[in-house]
Amino acid sequence: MPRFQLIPTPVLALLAAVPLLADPPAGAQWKPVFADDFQGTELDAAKWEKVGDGKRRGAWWLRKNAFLDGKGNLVVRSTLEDGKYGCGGLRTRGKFRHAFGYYEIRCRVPRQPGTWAAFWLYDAAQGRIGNGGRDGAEIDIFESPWLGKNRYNIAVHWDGYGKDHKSWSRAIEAPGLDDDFHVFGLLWTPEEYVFYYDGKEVARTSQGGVCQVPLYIKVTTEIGDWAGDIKRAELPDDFIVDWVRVWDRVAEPAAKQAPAAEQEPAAFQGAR
Ligand SMILES: [Ca+2]
Repeated sequence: MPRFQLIPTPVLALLAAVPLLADPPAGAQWKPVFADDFQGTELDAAKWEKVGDGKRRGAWWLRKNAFLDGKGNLVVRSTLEDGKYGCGGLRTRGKFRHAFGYYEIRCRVPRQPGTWAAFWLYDAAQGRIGNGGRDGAEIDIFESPWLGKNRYNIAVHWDGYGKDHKSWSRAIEAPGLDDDFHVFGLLWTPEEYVFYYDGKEVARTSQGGVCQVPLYIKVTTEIGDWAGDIKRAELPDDFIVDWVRVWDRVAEPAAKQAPAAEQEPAAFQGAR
C-alpha cells in the first residue's frame, strides 16, 4: 500500500474506462443480458462449451487449449504437440442465442504468425439459401490475421459457404492492435450492423439484409495461411480474453421522469 494514494482505486477504474467512448444511439438505455469476466479456474458450463476435439482447417480445435488462467482471463492457446498444431475456443451453442443488441469483447490478440483470433456470431441458419442474410448469417466482429499491421478484419457471411455464399468485409485500421488489450464491439439492430474498436465506430453495413434470427457467440483461434506461416511461429502462443458482454437496448420508458438506472456498455459509458 503506497503512503500516498493520490487517486482512489474506483476512480482509476473509471479513468480506465474513459478511452472507451462512443456516441450512443440517442436516448438509449442498456441492460446486460450475457456476461462473463472469466473469474476463477472453472469455465462456466452454463454459458459456454469448448470447441473440439476435431479437425479445423489444417489443424485441430482442442478442448484443452481453452482454459481460465485464474487471473480473470480466458486463454485460448495455439500449440504444436506431437507434430499436431492445435488451437481452440468457446461457443454458447445450446446455451445462449440472441438477436440484436450490443456485443463486446476485451482481449489481446495472438502474437505469432499462422494463428489468429476471432469473436463472431453464428448459427446453422447461416446456411439457409435465399432471403439474403435475413434468415441467418455469420457476423465476424473481429478477426486478427494480419500480425504487425495494426489492422483487423470484420465480415458478414450468408447463404452458406458453397456456390451461393456471399459476404461483405472490411479491413479496419487499428492503432496498437498487437500491443495490448482492446475492446471490439458490434451494435446489431434490425436495420444494420455497426462495428466498434475501443469504443469508436469503425464501420456500418446492412449488406445481405440484416439477420433477423438469433445467433450464438464464438470466441476462437484458428490456424491457417491467412495469418502467415505457422511453421514460423514460436508456440505456444495465447489469445487472452478479459471479458465478453452482451447488452440489450431497453425499450424507451413511457415517462421521462422514471429513468432506468441501468449500466451502459463500456463503449457508451461517459458519452452523455
Ligand atoms: Ca439466407
